[in-house]
Amino acid sequence: MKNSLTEELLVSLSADKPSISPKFFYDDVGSHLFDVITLLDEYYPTRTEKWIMNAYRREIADAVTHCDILVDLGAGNCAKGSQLFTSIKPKQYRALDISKEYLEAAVADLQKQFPQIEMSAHAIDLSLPLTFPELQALRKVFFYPGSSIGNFDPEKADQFFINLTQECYGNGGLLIGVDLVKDTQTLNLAYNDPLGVTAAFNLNALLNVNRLIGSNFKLQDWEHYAFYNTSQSRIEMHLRARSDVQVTLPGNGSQDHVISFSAGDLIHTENSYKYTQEHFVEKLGRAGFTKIQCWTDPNKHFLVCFANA
Ligand code: AVJ
Repeated sequence: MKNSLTEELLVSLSADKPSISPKFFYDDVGSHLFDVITLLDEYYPTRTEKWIMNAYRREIADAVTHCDILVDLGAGNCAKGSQLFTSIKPKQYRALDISKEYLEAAVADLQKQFPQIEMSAHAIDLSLPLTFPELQALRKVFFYPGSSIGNFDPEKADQFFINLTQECYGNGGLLIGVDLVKDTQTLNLAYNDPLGVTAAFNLNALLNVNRLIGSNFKLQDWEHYAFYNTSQSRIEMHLRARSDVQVTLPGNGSQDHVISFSAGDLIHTENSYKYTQEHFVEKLGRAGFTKIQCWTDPNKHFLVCFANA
């Protein structure tokens, strides 16, 4: 495991545009820091999506019609998925996420509260094609909240949607949340909170990488840098070198790798794409979804859609 991660990070950090994948945000500390981010006044997406899901729970349940299995594609602590149990009444709940351990505890707890729903937890890498042939005969609702789709580059998002339309086998749909384009100030504040929690979340990726591969990033050498790239319609998060710095990635039995950065150099850690409702609905339609129904909040900050396939 360590070897392949070292290889992956050596390639991404040595590239012309150095980067660390956003998956490295989510060690135990990073997962808890993200939970804190969702409580910040400046970070509106989580609470706005929750408002929409509550305000339109009846309309969403009517759009779904009925659900044999709810497939939670980024389940995390299953808090969002479980909010759907009383409205769409799934017979089964399949929770998917990167770390199975974190999931299993949450699902075990939920199973006690909802014994009538057959539950299971599975590790999944969403960067790989999904396949659920065993679910073909069931009416499936794929759930992908939180604007996690924003982490995908637009072309990868298209592939993800096409894959899901195929896995619906004409009997299911996708319930998805996405952050909408809005004024730059609101967007920048959501990723540059004055308390510095997002900065800690970003910097913590370096500590996680050090732990995973034995590198020697020092937090004091780097600073959080996030901005809204208007032309690309995305928030970009980076770590910026405060001065000239060298980082060592241990070789596996071979020579250690030393990577040099100059003051001001950037390591890209995340894109968070923002869509207009028109563009997002058109994107879902182009992937093969039909009968796309959407709901938003009074400020049109966030969008929830149910798309049939
Ligand atoms: C969990 C990927 C949707 O992009 O807004 C929050 C992660 N990054 N603050 C997002 C995040 C910085 C979040 N997603």
